[in-house]
Formats: sequence, C-alpha cells, structure tokens
Amino acid sequence: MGGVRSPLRSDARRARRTAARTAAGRTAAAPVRPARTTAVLAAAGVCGLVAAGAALGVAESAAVGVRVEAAPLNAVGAAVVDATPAAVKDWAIRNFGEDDKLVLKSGVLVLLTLFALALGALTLRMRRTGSAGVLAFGVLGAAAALSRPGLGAGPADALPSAAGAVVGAGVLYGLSGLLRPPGGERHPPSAPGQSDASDTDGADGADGPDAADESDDPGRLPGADAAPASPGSAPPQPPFDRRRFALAAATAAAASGGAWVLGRELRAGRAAEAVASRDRLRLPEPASAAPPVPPGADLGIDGVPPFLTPSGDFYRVDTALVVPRVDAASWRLRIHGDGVPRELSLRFADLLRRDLIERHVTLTCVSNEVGGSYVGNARWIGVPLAPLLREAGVRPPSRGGPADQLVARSVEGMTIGTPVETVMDGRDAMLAVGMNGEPLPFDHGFPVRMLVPGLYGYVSACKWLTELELTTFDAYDPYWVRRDWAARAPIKTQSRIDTPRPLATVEAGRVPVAGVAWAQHRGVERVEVRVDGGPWRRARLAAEDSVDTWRQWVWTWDAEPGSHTLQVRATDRGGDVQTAARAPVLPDGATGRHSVVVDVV
Ligand SMILES: Nc1nc2c(c(=O)[nH]1)N[C@H]1C(S)=C(S)[C@@H](COP(=O)(O)O)O[C@H]1N2
Ligand SMILES: [Mo]
Repeated sequence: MGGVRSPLRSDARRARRTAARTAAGRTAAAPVRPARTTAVLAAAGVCGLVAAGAALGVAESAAVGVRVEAAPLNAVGAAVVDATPAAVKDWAIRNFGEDDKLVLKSGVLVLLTLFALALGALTLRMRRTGSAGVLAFGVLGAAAALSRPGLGAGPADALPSAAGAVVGAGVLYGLSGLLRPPGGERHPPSAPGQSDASDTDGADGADGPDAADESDDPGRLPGADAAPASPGSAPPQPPFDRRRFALAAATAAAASGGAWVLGRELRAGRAAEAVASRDRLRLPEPASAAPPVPPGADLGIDGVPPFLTPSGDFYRVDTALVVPRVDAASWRLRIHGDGVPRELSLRFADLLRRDLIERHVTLTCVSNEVGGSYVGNARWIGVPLAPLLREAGVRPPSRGGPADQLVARSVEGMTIGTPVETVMDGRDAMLAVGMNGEPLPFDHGFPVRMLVPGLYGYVSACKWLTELELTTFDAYDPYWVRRDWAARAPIKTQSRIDTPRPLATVEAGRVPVAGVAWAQHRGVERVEVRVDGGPWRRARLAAEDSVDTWRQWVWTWDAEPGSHTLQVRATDRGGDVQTAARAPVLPDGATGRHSVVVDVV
C-alpha cells in the first residue's frame, strides 16, 4: 500500500509548511487551499482505485461461478476485439503479433485506471454521482459480457460485472465519506460570500441533505474547507482523518486482492481438471499413419525453419483472451442442421474409437503478410471428417445436399464456415486431436479442432470445437465474414525468403538464398529467384512430402559487392505463377512477391 501512504505523508509535510507560512502572517486561504486540495485529491484517487480494485476482485471471483469470459476485463476486452474493424485488427496483428492480446488488456487496464481516478475525484464534489459512475461501469461490463452470445452464454454472464459494480460503488461511497474533516466537528463558519455547501455534510459521511452532497460548486472540495478561516484561529485542521482513511482503504484493498486471488485459485482448480484430462490422454495408433517425411524434405539450411514446426514454435492466431481449458471428459460434439437426417452427439472417447488418420498439413493464416510468419507445418492426428458427416446423412451440394456451408462453433463462441463440398471432396479434412505426436496443446485447440488442407485457418481450422452445423452461405455469416473477410478463402500460392535476412550484410561469393513455398492441396511445382530484377533462376526444391505441405527451396547466389534485392516466386501444380500484383490480407489473403534487400561486402 505504498501508493496510499506516500501522498499522505507528503501531505503532512505540506501541511507543516503551510502552517509555518500561516504563522508568518500570510493570508491563509489562497496558499493553503492548493496544498490541502492536492492531498485530498490524491486520497480521492486512492478511493477510485481501491473501489475499482474491489469491483474487479469481486467480479473475478464471481465469474468463477459463471464463465471465465464473463469476468469484466475479459468481457470488455472481447467486446473490443469483436467491435474492432477488420483493418485495425489486422494492423494490431501485424504490429503486435502474438502480443496483441497483452496490448489490448493493458490498454483496457490503463483506461480503467484513468476512469477510476476520475470517479474518485468526482466523489469529492458529487459523492453519489461518483459512486453511481461505478455502477455505470458495471452496466458496461455486463453489456459487454452479454454482447458475446457464445455457447453457454446467458443472462448469468451479467452477474460478475453487476456484483463487482455494486461492491465497488459501495466501497467508493464509504471511502470517500472518510475524506471529511476528522472529529465530527463542524467547520468554522464561512466568511461572508463564501458558500460552503459541504458544511452541512456529516463528518463521517452520514450524509446530510442531498443537495449538499451533490454540490456542484467548482473549486470547492470537502477537505479544503477545513482550512482555517483566518490566521490566528484554532490550529489548522488536517483535511481528513488520515489514519482512519488509510486503514479503511488498506482493508478494502486487501479484501479485494483476496477476492481476486480466490477467483484465480478457483479458476486454476477448474483448469487443472482440463490439464489432467490432457495429461491422461494417450493417443491411439492411427489407422492410417502419415507417410514418413521423405529424406531431403528438410534441407537443413541455417535460418530456414525445420520442415515440421515444433508445437511450441507454431504460430497462434485467435480471439481468445483466455485460452479455453476444456475438460476432454465432459466435451461433446454435436453435428446437426440442414440435411442432417441423423444428428450426432459424440463424446471424446467416441472420436478416439474411430479410425484415425495422421497427416502432415501446413496451416496458414489469412492475415499472413507476404514474407510473414503465420504459417506452420505439423503432423496432425484426427478423425476424418467426411465419413463422419456421411454417417450423419450429409450429402455435399454436388450430390443434392441442401447445405453448402459447414459452420464450426467453439466453446468460447467462435464461428468458422467451410464449404461442405471442399470438406467432402476427398482431401484429408479432419477433426484433429493430436499435433506432433501429442494431444493438441491448449493454445491450438485441445481437445478437438478442425483442419482442412488448402483453406486459410479462419475458414477451416476452428479450435476448441464443440458444434458442427450444416447450413448455407446465404443463410449464415460466421464471425470473420461479418467482419468483412471473404466467406471462401483457399490459400494462395506463396513463397518466402528466410535467408539471408532482410538488410543482412553478407560476404561476396557463394551465398545460399533459401526459404519455403506453399500452395496447399495444389502442390509447389517450381520456385525461382532473381537478383535486382534480373532473369529468374530456378531454385532447387526440397523433396515433396505431400501437396498439403510447404516445400523448402535453395538457390546458390554468386554475390557481388553492393546492395542487392532478392526476390522469389513460386509456381503451383496448376501452373499458376505467384502474382506480382500486391493485395492486402483483407479480404482473402495477401498477394505479391517477397523481396529482401541485402548488403554484400
Ligand atoms: N476458436 C477459434 N478457432 C480459431 C480461431 C479463433 O480465433 N478462435 N482463429 C482461426 C485462425 S484465423 C487461424 S489462422 C487458426 C490458427 O490456428 P493456430 O493458432 O493453431 O495456429 O485458427 C483458427 N481457429
Ligand atoms: Mo487466421
């Protein structure tokens, strides 16, 4: 509570200085008021902060009884994420990368701190209005929680914010009541012409008439009125009973800290069940194992990522401010919708009893800039999706089925739409349960995520999956489509130079230029490199694992001194050459060619 004490102590010093000046015969009113005002203001700020902390602490532990997402910080953060225009979101992903969530949470906290300070200051003049302000924030938090009707969300999501706000408002009201002159004494009568509305207030915050409490008189703070009316009267009153205030503030802060910690602990306990369910899980042997990675698929060149991306290095893109911790034991998947004669409801164990496939698949994010890092290749184990849909009676549109869109829903309310035709066209679309030989990491969708080779993640790769609904593209726009991204988005043919790095300095002579290229489900046919806009040179391609995986490539450059621009392009099996035309990532993926400028010495 150092933040509480120091302003009070410095106030004591100021009061002494003021007293000395007063004794020296200076006019009291003008110089005294700012000093006391500062002390009272600081204490009022403390009131605001403690009240905000109490509100958050209570809300946090209340959220344990509802859902993590219903805790106000999470709810407001999520609502901000949802309301952020696609272009801004994309800018944030680009500039903050995987720290974007941290930046968002910090931003919300900073704003909240400022508002808390402001409300604290407001209570000095309008005690009830200030406290009511806390309630207004509760309404905001509740509205944010309710604005995300994810699965399992309901009116109860408003409760944590409401409970927090009521407690926070009470704390603010009570604490600010202590910012009045001590001893229950009435202030000395005001000099003529000075209206002194707060004089009618009881010193202990047992409020007098409303009009006094809601005084709008500018420049007049309750504590400041404790200044002696004239030199030579009674010794200067401290603006309020500091000890009492500090004790109350510290108690409230400690209690709300306790509530916060309790909430965290309870939540951790719940997460522990999910963690245990993951630890217990032994993935069955796949009925159809991935063909071994061909020798030569990994060129082993310094600076080029390995053919298989370790799960810990795999990029992560999602809107989840709290990574869902789903207990596999209580997980369910429901498959239903248009043209589903036999609805399915599956448990995790039901999935594992089916024939599993294991495949290498390269996943790419639509937000990946040309040359960007939102692409990774893993060995996935999962249940083939098309047979599951057929069991439910689903027919693709080409066979007369009424639904052309498969909407996947996650436990936290994400919706991702995929063409039914694509899912059932024979590719290895799956409900993945394993990644690189282990159960899915929580970050990547434990216990089950969808995966469809050849489609960007936002139209295929729903993590923390819990529902599959058959519908049409006409009838339903999933999450990202409502935010201006394309409804259909096959991955575009791309290539990237990983070495040399941009603006690297290299020695003249033979320099390996290398990287990766991808054209999922079509396959990479050719990669070419050129220097300073010269003729295209064919790079050596690493062995192909499958059309669904990226390929490394290398070209040996006879580098001459000077500044040079290297550029790369890939051609896919369909004969399409990666276009030079630049397109932004919105709405359906960036195009253009990656270039790197290097200095040769
Ligand atoms: N539940 C959920 N699933 C999601 C997302 C999300 O925000 N929430 N993002 C999608 C996007 S945009 C991508 S690119 C992939 C990323 O998967 P990864 O984080 O495992 O790499 O997940 C997809 N699945
Ligand atoms: Mo993505």
